[in-house]
Amino acid sequence: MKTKNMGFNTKLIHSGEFEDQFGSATVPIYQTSTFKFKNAQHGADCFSGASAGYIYTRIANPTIRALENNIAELENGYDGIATSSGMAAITSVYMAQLAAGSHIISTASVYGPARVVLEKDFSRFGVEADFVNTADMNAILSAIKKNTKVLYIETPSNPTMDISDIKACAEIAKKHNLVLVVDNTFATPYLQKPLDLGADVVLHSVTKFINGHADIVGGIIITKDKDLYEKIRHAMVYMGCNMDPHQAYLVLRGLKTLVLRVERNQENAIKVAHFLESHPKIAWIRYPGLASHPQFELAKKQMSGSGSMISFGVKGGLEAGRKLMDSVHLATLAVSLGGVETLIQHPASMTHASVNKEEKVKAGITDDLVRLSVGIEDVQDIIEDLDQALKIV
Ligand code: LCS
Repeated sequence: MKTKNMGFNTKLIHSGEFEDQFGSATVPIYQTSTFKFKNAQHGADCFSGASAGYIYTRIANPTIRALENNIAELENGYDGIATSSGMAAITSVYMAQLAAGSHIISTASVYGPARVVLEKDFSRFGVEADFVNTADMNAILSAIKKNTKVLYIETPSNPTMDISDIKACAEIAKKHNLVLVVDNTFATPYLQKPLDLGADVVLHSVTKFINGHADIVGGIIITKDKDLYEKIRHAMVYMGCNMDPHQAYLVLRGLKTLVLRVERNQENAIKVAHFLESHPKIAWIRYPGLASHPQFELAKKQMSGSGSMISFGVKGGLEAGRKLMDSVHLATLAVSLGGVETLIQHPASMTHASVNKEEKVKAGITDDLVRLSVGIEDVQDIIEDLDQALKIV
């Protein structure tokens, strides 16, 4: 079905679907590693590109293509590249866009491993990286060098909830001939469309909101144009970062309810944020939907909702935060985010443990920061759980 001019919910349900010989109503799992050629010439034609048939699942697979086509439409992009994890999406983009002697500027409070892989691994191949507060345009401008090739932003950022101005970043990128990459994991394509704001590449850990059920790990990259798409797909295929058909099937299934889930996640998060903000034991809170957030106005302009990720500090610092995490019953003490269940974790010692201590503090990932991913349970239960835990602190 042609869904290009239809609404977002219709795209969620129908984009990427195709007719098969049995009239399947949903996209089946094509659990096959390889595909039969009709004859030797057909096989040669598939490899040369003269024929469009499937060859081998690392290169492409019908179930995976359905997911790629769907999310490409949601993001208003050229095409999608699904990967085995969000980190596989990130490293495929780095591999395609960076080379020995090139330089990347990234958000200081980016997801820990997205930073560490540049510092510890890509650096061995002569890639330079600088991590700055990308919410500050002057910080970006003063980090640009002759060899800068990529401006990489994560907005809202994990876990400090900093908001970078995608439109302003796109103007800088255009002027300095940089590829602008946006990690849109926290916002989802429902709340934020980076390609419409001028980004060249958008990526997600689909492990999070897009799948939404905490049962798979996966990633996806969407590009604005064909050239970038081909370069990044090459990197993904040759490094073997592909998604698996069964994984793609589960993501397609979770994706259908993205709007329903994100709406409820967010409705709950707003109430939880107000509860925490007014609680006497809370030292500070960062949530883009609160007027106290430093980029509240920008968040309102560039996102159509404030999402469901909250960072906060408990009075009494690290020890008080630990006590809170040990005292909750409903919220699960676990990393990851964006699911139907409420999760709580401690970035400094968990998701961002691999980042150098000094750099962590510079990026705002302080020891007292507790991160909450608000689920879709009954909000009074989430609040009561936090309230009883705060009483123990
Ligand atoms: N981008 C963002 C913004 C993330 O939060 C994560 C994972 C990734 C990329 C990487 O995706 P993955 O390979 O895990 O699918 N963030 C995690 C977190 O905050 N807790 O656990 C994983």
